[in-house]
Amino acid sequence: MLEFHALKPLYDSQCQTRNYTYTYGTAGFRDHADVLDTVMFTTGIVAALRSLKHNGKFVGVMITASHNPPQDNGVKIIEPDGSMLLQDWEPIATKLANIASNESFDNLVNYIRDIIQEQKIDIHGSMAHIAVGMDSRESSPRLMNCLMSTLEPIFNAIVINHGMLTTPQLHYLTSCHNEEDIRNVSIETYNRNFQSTFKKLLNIYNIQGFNNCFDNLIVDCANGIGAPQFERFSSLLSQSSMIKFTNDNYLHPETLNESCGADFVKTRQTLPKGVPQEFLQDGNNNLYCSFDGDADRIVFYYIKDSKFHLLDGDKIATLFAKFLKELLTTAQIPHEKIKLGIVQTAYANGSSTNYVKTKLNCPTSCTKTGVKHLHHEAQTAYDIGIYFEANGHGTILFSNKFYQQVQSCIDNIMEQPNGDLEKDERWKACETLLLFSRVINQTVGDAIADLLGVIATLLITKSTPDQWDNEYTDLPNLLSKIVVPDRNLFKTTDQERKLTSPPGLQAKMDTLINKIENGRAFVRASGTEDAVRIYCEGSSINEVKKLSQDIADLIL
Ligand code: 16G
Ligand code: ZN
Repeated sequence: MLEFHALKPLYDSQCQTRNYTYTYGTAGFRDHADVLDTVMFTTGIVAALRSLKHNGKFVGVMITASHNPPQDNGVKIIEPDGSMLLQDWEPIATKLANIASNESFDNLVNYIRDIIQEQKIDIHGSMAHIAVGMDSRESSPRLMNCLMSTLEPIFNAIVINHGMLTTPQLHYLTSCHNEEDIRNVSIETYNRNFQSTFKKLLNIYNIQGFNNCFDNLIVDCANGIGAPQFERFSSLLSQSSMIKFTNDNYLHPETLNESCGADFVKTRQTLPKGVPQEFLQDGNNNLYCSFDGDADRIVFYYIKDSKFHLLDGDKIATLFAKFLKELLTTAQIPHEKIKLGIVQTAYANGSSTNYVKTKLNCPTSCTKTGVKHLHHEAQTAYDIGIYFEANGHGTILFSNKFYQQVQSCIDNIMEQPNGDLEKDERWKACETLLLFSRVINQTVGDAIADLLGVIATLLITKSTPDQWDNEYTDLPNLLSKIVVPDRNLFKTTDQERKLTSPPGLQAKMDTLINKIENGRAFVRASGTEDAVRIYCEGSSINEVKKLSQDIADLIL
């Protein structure tokens, strides 16, 4: 039974922000932290209702604004299986927040009753179960109070507060809560599972240290929560002194994402601040990576001949695809049995798509920007669905068919006579496939898990960062943004690759694009900022810059 009579005093005390418009966007609600009290209050209610809709299964709620500046914050809801909130519920979350901020208390209660009725939620059945967590921002504890204020008093919900952790850790733990006894699930579950699988994987190949693939691994933690969480992993590699942290100052949240982190490195194509000089000497063979503020994104880079080289999401996807494809070949599992494919967005460099199609002979899909779109395609189209946005957000999904096929391959190998070298290699490949699938966080893109996956791949295949990079060369490209009076006028089709509005603009762009070698460009309205983004690529950077300017001139 819901205690609605107790809601009014909570609403009066928690919802200070009035006459404000909120939107549950690509990555949940995100805004300046000062205006988020009301939306946190209503998001708690939505999460409880979502859990009741799932007959009391655990739903997660994460307070974070990812790579946004320190003064921002945000919140997103996680489904019981660890995936992102079902899209049908995004407008519900938006509407409830806007009613709380702009309408009367009675309207708020009426809309909650409407949701219960329309969604056929049984409020007399199971209790709601919620797992909550937050990143390291200064505003997070205050917003956590707003979020939790209704859960126990109104919904009588069981709440597990995981405190400060990364977004993908909470996604993972939410799914674990629905599989195991809740007393057994904590951050240690995450650490134990990923660490032990990673160790077992490297043990198959007797790998110690970095196997001469690189000297040091330098991890830029964006001064966020990824720092203390990944520190627990650094002793994994027996010579852990080779792992160095920079920007690990998470106890100073005012430095979060400040001139560092995945977004900074990817957009500026340069080193983050704070990399110690000793690692920048010429001749050093170091691998660098940057997490974003909540450690669900990662990009890699290295320095060669004093030049910065970026290994972004496209490079991570192709590294994984090549490795997994070779394992399938060694295991003698044909494509018909396990379909491996890569999911990208329009931002993927044309060279990467070309490499996947022509060199790796793997199918590719293109979806709209936003993880939920890529995730869905990877899940439905492939048995090994590798998805990455160029910005470093991605993971790999392994289907039930994948596990059945690998297991039946192992069973088949066991029937062969002992002492057969080919048999050993096939068995090793199958074991590697199974363990690798568990080093990856299949609920969502995860900087820590992706880092373990990349290290394992490089060490097992004995590849240096340079060799990884040299599989294909990115086409020169440029991403820029411009502010227009109304970005909603910019409507797209074909997975955001073509504009349908404003009328005539795409045709004019096509004329410009066709003039340059390997030209490709698209324009789309940002889902997170009040701006329009222009992406251009082509064979020469000067032509790309000119194309980008010419398109901007068409728009302005
Ligand atoms: C959000 C998305 C990210 C996407 C970005 C695009 C999630 C969890 N995050 O941050 O995947 O790349 O938006 O931003 O889906 P834009 O629409 O402003 O270009
Ligand atoms: Zn993030």
